[in-house]
Amino acid sequence: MKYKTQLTALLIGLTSPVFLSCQLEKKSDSSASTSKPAFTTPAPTPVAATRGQTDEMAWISGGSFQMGAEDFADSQPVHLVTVNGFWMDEHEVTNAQFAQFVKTTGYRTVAERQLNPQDYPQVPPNQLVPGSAVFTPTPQPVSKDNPLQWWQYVAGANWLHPNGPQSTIKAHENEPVVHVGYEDALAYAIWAGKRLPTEAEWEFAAQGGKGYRTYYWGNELNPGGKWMANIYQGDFPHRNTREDGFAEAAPVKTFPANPYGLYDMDGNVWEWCQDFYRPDYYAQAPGDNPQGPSDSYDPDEPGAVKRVQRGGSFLCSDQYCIRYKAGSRGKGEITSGSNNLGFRCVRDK
Ligand SMILES: [Ca+2]
Ligand SMILES: [Ca+2]
Repeated sequence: MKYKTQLTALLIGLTSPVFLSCQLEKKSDSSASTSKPAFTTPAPTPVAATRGQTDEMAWISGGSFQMGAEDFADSQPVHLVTVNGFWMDEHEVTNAQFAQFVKTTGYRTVAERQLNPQDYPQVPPNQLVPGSAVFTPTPQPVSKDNPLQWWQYVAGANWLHPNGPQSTIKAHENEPVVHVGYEDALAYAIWAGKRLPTEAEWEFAAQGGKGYRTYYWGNELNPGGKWMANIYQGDFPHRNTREDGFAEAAPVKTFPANPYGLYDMDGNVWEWCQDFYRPDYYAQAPGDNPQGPSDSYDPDEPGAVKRVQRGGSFLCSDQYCIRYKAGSRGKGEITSGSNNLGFRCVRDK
């Protein structure tokens, strides 16, 4: 039996060393042990498939690039990777798009479903109510060691109610859908005749043909005083000065596109990739269209099944979560959504 460690932590207030993709950057990341148990997850049942379209997608010609970053232990070694051409959504999947999927299929997301007590043996049954993790600014400065100070498990939070039952996506249709688990993202992709990007495809697309730069948009944080992505300004987690205009998710296409015509590859919301997460994968990854390792292992939470997430979110800054920087990798337990996590899709020719 696997424990849903991240949600368990939220539900009973445990101090979890890692929570979601946003984490305090350590001086040196742990390296993986290959002796630890491996976890895999079964493929989900496809939802009613539709004929795929390439509306609002950009054609990304394949090619070779240097993948990874020297600044992050799990993004090393930087290595040569080749990807075939593919179509990629210009922007993160929006609430309006996800609503169409749900309207057509009746799909219910993980955050809307009843929780199985067997997955949460440490949590009193009366606390097992559907919900999701919502970022909640603290009233004053706090130590950044414990993410549970600003992440709350909110009953009734889901993609329709991003900040809890009283909130709505009405008038936010053009913002990215959030609170999606991996299987939710995959179900949408299958319905749309698409798939989720590999981590290599995602990074190749994010570089926009420009090679490695500190940020996917360039080497300067805010060139000419202009913010190039929806990230976090101010003092995390209590005071967001929203110099870029947004304290939470912004409507897609608000910030400049990259050279391939892709928006919000940096920031706004994290994006699921198909690859399982292992910190040691790059040392053994094939150079030709890598698909990720065959299992998942995170030394910080060995019991959790994790997939890669990319690009950072509106909560990223150099104060706390610096994994909006180019080449860096995020990771997330596959059933754990949050209000800063979404996705986009790709499709083959
Ligand atoms: Ca912002
Ligand atoms: Ca994004």
